[in-house]
Amino acid sequence: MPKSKPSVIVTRRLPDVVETRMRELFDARLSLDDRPMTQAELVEAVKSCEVLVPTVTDTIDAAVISQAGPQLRLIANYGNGVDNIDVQTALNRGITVTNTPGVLTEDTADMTMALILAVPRRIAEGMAVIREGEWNGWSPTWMLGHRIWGKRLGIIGMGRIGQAVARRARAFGMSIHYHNRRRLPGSVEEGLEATWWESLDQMLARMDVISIHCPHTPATYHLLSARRLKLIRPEAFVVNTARGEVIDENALARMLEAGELAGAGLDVFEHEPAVNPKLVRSKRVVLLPHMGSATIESRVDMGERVIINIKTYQDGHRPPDRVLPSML
Ligand code: 8YV
Repeated sequence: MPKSKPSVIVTRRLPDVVETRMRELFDARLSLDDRPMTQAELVEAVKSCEVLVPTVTDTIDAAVISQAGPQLRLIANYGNGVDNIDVQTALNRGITVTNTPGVLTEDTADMTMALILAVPRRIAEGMAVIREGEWNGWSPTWMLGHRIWGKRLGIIGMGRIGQAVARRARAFGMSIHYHNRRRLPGSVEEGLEATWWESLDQMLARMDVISIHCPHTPATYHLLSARRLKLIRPEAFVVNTARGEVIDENALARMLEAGELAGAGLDVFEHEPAVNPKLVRSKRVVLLPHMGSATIESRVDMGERVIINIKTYQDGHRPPDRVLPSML
């Protein structure tokens, strides 16, 4: 990439401070209307820019990448998950892919903890009763939920966010269990007081709350399949702030409707922004519109990571957050 200002196309509106900095540093084409780009517009973008900055709402698949012009050198994703990008195809064409890890860990873990509390304690239901003017006063047996203290939390995917959730859940008196491709070093397990389960199936059958923190990859697509969801105890809750595709959403919705699971807290969905109508109708769920990293602090920090990745690459160095297919 030449040392002059690189041409950068950003697909969505970013916080003002990030856009201002991008305008200073790059020949930046920013989104004026914050509308997700169509596939045709993405193709147009990769034909003209040196750096593309997409988000989770852009599908940068092989069809888009194969039409990229030779000037496209870097896809600097604004986000941690890169399941919206065909990383292997990009690499095959010599295009570097980066993401924004680390900066949204604590906020996503907070939102997870909020859901772990909100669903068993029926927070959204309580709020709805007041909002609809239906509260007739306190009763000893009304609106009873379930205690969190002393319950077993099963974390699927014990990376940065999974561990940040474990730290919070310990403080709420939960015992920590996890399933991960690789077992954590003993010192980390000890620090988190976490028990590793080699078998996901066995862990699922014994937990009170299941929380998903693995990336969406071909290997984790429908990891919580209809078969595995049936292994979960009917008194248990499922929380997902990772990616909707990791759960068979139809099967989950059917089971919640049939009372075969106690509840779910979902921040992500299989076909965003569409949400299964059975979930929307269910009283057993708390649903959020993909807000895990939605704090001004996270979104500014994500922008700064994107800028660092572009600058480093432009200066001829390996960007700090390079994503390789072997990491997925
Ligand atoms: C982001 C996320 O908001 O970073 C991720 O992987 O899921 C979200 O927190 C989104 O990806 C931004 O593109």
